[in-house]
Amino acid sequence: MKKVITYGTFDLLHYGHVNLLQRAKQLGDYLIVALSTDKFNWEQKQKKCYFSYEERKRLLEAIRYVDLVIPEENWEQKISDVKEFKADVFVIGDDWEGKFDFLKEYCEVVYLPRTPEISTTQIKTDLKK
Ligand code: C2G
Repeated sequence: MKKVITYGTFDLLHYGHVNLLQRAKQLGDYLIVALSTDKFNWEQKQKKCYFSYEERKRLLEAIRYVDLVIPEENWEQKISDVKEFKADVFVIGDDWEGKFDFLKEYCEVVYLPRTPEISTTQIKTDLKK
């Protein structure tokens, strides 16, 4: 079984996220999503989520492409995650191009094109209009 792992906040889940998850799943047979916790988001990513970790986890678990959701609590856990879950592929949007090449020692690293014109930030901005 070829296992794929990806990471993200996935707040205000939208079709850009789903496009990523769909393509990520196509790279293997089992997709693990490491979901940024509220604490990690706030302290390390300066992101204040609309939905809590539990709510974002519930939404991701409802997506047919997602097989397992685990917490992302820090920037440093990727190598141990890849080892622990025996991930064959790490995948993430190309806004992170090159940032995780250190994982190439442990698994395949794939950067996928982001879906243009949609983002959680854009949704929040548009809703204020
Ligand atoms: N994404 C995308 N297209 C968009 C928006 C997001 O392909 N229009 C992708 C991102 O590239 C990422 C995933 O969807 O792969 C989740 O996006 P975010 O929740 O914004 O994730 P991010 O905050 O970049 O967290 O340790 C890595 C970080 O946790 C990544």
